[in-house]
Amino acid sequence: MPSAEQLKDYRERFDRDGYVVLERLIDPAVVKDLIAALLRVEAEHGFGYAKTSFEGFKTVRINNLLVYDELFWQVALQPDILQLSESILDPELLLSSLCTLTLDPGQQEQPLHEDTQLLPLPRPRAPISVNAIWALSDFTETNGATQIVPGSHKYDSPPKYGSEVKTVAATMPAGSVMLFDSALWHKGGANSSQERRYALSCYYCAGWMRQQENLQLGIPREIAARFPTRLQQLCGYSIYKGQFGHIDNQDPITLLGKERVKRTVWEETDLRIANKLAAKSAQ
Ligand SMILES: O=C(O)CCC(=O)C(=O)O
Repeated sequence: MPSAEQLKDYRERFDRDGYVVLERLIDPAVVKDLIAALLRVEAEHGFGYAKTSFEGFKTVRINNLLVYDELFWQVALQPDILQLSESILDPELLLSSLCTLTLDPGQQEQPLHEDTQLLPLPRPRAPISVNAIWALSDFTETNGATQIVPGSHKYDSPPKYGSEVKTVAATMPAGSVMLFDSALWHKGGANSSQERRYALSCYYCAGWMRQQENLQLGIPREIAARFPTRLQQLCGYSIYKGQFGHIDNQDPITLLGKERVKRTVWEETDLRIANKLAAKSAQ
């Protein structure tokens, strides 16, 4: 867990620059295990390159990653990143997507973009989603380190998709995680090295926002039932502010065989009124 002081420092850098790098956050043994797990999943399921220029013709993106190996569960739950994201977005944030970003040699630069540019919302604005890029390889100038435009989260427009703008390579040692405001202008770099660039994208959004991946339908219920409660909530088995996402007035976590975690806002209101009346009549 980050100390309050550390969290404040991360937060200041994030607010100022639109991103913050937590260097060598992840234990090298965990990095090694994550690479082994994603290679196993890639081979077992025969995942190949993505089919669009945005996703990368020499990039392996394994989506819906939580279904394949328990090791990936701890990615979404990583305490430093989760706590920082909660402080930026919302304690009731959701996991928006979790995927691999394996760039093979020869992968060209991705088109410049920001991740929320299709949403009909004014800019600049408070962050509504954040992306944690986990560097499982050293990120270098040559192997495709994510390219960013520091401070661009404060610009009043998104980039023209694919435009040529001066960017900075977010170089960092393996085991580091870069958390950025998804309004930051960025793109995956070109991999002109001879090695694969291994990375994960763990993307969170505010609890009121639609997730990029439909995790409630995409993750088989028997797998979601084995998740820790917090991960179930992150995947959408939760009621935002006690109002949004209920099923027939029930917390959807009950579908996974758990006791409800949250009452609806309407029940809470009546409980508050009843408690007040009880306190008054006891006087
Ligand atoms: O691969 C990367 O470094 C960044 C990928 C990215 O920005 C995206 O797919 O939206």
